[in-house]
Amino acid sequence: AELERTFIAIKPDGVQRGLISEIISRFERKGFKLVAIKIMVPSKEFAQKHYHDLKERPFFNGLCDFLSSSPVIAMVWEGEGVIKYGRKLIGATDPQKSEPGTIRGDLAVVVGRNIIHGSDGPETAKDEIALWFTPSELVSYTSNDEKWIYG
Ligand code: YYY
Ligand code: MG
Repeated sequence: AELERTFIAIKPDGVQRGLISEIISRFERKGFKLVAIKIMVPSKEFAQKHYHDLKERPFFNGLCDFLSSSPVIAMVWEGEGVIKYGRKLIGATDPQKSEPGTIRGDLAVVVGRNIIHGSDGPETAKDEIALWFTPSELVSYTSNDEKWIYG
């Protein structure tokens, strides 16, 4: 299996609503591998770094206040195609437009409370993993299931 990695975060609303295990299980059951995880309350400055691409948008300040308001679960998931397919599992940004069967489609209602973040491409995945984790927090291991997931 290719060593592609993506950054996934359960936002404060997902944590407060008790959706941690529900969200993790969707990535886990798919066959992706968890290689880093922690719980933390990001500072507002940290949230601004994470969302720096959106700093000109009208919702930027509220978004950063929200991300830093309560604990977040930060994770790195690994697997073939995990960046692109992770976004598919997550669903469209606006839960009103996310398909049923996706995380946001099944579990969220409005764009400002869409419960989960996922890197949108290889470059952002690399940058976001480096922002949220030190290299030593990333674990490399072989899962016994891999030969059954990948053949
Ligand atoms: O990557 P994704 O989370 O699906 O959407 P982005 O366009 O990167 O926006 C990040 C974040 O900003 C989104 O998850 C909710 C919030 N947001 C918002 O509150 N209002 C919008 N019109 C667009 C995005
Ligand atoms: Mg995004």
